[in-house]
Amino acid sequence: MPYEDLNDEAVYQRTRAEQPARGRRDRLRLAATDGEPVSGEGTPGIVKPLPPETFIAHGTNAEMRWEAMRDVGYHVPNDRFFVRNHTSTPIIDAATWRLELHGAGLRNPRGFGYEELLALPAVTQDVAIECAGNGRSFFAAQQGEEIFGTPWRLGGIGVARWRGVPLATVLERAGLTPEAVDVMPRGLDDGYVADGVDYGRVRRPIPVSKALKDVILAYEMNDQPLPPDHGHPVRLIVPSWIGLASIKWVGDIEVSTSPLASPWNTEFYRMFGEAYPPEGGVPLTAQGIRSAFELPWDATLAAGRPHVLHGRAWSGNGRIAGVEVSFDGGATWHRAHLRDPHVVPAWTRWHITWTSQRTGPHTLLARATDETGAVQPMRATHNDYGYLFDAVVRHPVTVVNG
Ligand SMILES: Nc1nc2c(c(=O)[nH]1)N[C@H]1C(S)=C(S)[C@@H](COP(=O)(O)O)O[C@H]1N2
Ligand SMILES: [Mo]
Repeated sequence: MPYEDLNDEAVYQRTRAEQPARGRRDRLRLAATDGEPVSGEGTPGIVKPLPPETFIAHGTNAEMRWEAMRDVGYHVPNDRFFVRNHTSTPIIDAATWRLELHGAGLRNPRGFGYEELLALPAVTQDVAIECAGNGRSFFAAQQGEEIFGTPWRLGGIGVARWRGVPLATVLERAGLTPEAVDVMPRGLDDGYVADGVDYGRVRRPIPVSKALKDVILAYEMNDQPLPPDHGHPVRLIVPSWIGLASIKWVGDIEVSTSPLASPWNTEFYRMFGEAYPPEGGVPLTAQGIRSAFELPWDATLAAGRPHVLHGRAWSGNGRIAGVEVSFDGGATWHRAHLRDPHVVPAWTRWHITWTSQRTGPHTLLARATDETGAVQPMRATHNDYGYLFDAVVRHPVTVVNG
C-alpha cells in the first residue's frame, strides 16, 4: 500500500470494519476508542475553540497541527495545545476545590485548598505531555497493521512551562511514611464508561520513587492559570512519562503501603498483542523517541530554491543527541542543526536546508537519537492498542515549479 494514497482515518475505519469480532480484541476496540466515533462529529466536551487551521478533531480529543508550530516559539500556546479527554472537560471552581490526600502510607492524611497550594514553595519547568497513542495512525498507514484507538498523527504532544508545587512537598506535609509504595491521583471528571463497563474516574498509580523525584502539582501553564481543558485548577505533571500519568483536575491522591491497580494500568496503557504476554506487557511508563516536521501533511514546496525545514524531536529517555533527515526515502541522511540541545524532558528544535531540483512527490524522513543511544527505528513493533509508535514517520511533500 503506497502511503501517499492513504488517508489515516480511512485506513483506520477500514481496518476496523475488516476486523472479525474476536472476544478480547473486540472489547479492546471499544474501550480504546472511548466508545466514541473517531472522526467527523465535532469534538464534544472540549471548552476551547478548535479552529481547523490549528487542530484535527478526533472524537473527544483534538490534536495539534504541526504546521501551526512554525510561527510560535519553544512552547505550545495554551490555545494550540492538544487535548485528550476520556469524557469531557469539567468546570471546577478553584475557590471550593480541594485536594484530599488519604491512605495508609500517610501519618497525617489531610487536604489542601487552592490558596494553600499557591502559598507553598513553587517550581517552574518545561515539560512535554504526550499521549501514549501519539503516532498511532502510522501503524496502519506505514505498516499496514490493524489498530484500535484514536488515529493520531504526531500532534498528540505539546510542551508548556508548568508552574506548581512538587508533589513531594505535599506528600511530606501529609506525613509520608517509609512504608508508602504507590500514589494514585484521581481526576474529578466524569467516570469513564465504554462498552457498558464503568471504569470509574480516571486514575493511575505512580510509584513513590517517581512521585518524589520530579512530579509537579501544576496550577499554571505558560504563565496563565491552567485552562479548563488542561486540568483547571490543578493537574499532575509527570515528566517523561506517558500523558495519561499527568492526571488533570486532580481531586484526591491515595497513598498506599501495597501496590495499587486501576484499569489504566491493568487493562489499558500496557502492551497487548503477539509480541507480548497474554496478560499484557508491564504498565507503560516512559515515552519513546520521536521527531516531527513543522510542515503541513503533503506540504507544497517550490523547486530549485533552498527551504529551511524546521522540526522538533523528543525522548522519554533523556536529551536528544542528534537528528538526521533524509530526502531520498532513507538512502542518505543529513545531520540537522539542533537549537535547544540541553532540554530535558521536553523537546529540541532543529532545522535543515533542502533544495529539490526534481518536481513531484517526495518523502521526508527525520530520525532522532537520544543520549542513551536510542535511535528511531524504521518500523515500530505492533501492539493491539497502537501505543508508542516510535518509528521514523514518512512525511509526504510535493515539489512544484515555482
Ligand atoms: N482526569 C483526567 N486526566 C487525564 C485524562 C483524562 O481523560 N482525565 N487524560 C490523560 C491523557 S490519556 C493524556 S494524553 C493527557 C492529555 O493532557 P492534555 O489534554 O492537557 O493535553 O491527560 C491525561 N490526564
Ligand atoms: Mo493519552
